[in-house]
Amino acid sequence: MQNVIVYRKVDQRVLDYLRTTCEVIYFEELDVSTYPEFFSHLKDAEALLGSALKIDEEILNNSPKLKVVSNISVGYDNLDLDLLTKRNIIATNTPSILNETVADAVFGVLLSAARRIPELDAYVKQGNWDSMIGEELFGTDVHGKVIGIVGMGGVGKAIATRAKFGFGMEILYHNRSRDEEIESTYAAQYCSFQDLLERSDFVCNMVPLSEETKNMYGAAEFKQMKKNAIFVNGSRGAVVDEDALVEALRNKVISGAALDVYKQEPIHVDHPLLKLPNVVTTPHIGSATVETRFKMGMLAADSVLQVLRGENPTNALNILTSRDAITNE
Ligand code: 8YV
Repeated sequence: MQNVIVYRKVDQRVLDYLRTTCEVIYFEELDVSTYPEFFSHLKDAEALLGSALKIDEEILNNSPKLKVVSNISVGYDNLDLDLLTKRNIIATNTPSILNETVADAVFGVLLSAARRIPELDAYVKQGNWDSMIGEELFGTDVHGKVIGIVGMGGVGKAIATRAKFGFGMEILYHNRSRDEEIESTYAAQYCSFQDLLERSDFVCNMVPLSEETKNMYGAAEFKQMKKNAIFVNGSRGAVVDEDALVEALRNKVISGAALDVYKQEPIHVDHPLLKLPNVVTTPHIGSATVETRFKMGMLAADSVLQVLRGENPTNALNILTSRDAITNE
């Protein structure tokens, strides 16, 4: 039986599915205590299935039989595609099936920040609601406002659907290229990054992390935003200079932030971002629903099985030069 290492919490049904044809070594948590054991199993592994773990040279040097790294996420900033390709290892991800779920979560934090829901929830539960609330606790409207979506991929479009058809918002977008279909579907306007920052009430970031996008939101970018702007991040934390974001929020350069992702995850409880009242946070829950995580796990497992059968997987991120390369023979 071919050997697969799974290294994140996955639905039992995903493990059962893999176990019908593979030997599965499962690490529900991968941390300092389990890492040595994980490492010791690499020598037999033909597939790695998980997410977030940086697949570096050290891992690859210890994995002589490896044919596929199947990422249970759409983002793949933890993978060095050039390195994997050089080693004849296929990389795959789980695009599309999480679009609607991530968009729900992004809209959830956006609404929470605009209407101050977590703060007001605490206000009620702490027994502070003794008369009609005053203006100091009022939020800001979402409907009819301008949302700027940076990164109009599958999730960006699902956010645009909610914004346009659910909330009657005006949509600006910035992407690597213009797309007329986006413009006609959402009556969206293509903008330069700077223009979008200047004109949006909600700046919603969905760009993947890469060398080009690292720290793309810094002091200058926050300064360009409106004073009443709320910054929303649903892709990767490292696209933001978090020190600059803290400063911008402290000094009321922008009005608030709604964050699902952070440079360092889990974010440390003492991080200054967590001390600010105008920040709403969630612990990277974009795709974290029972239904979607199950689908992602199954899709990632299918990619593993496809490669182990010598087929080209549907969601390959890199192309090897020949079938021999794919089967590693
Ligand atoms: C995952 C994500 O939950 O798909 C992505 O890129 O950010 C989320 O869907 C994330 O990879 C957590 O492991």
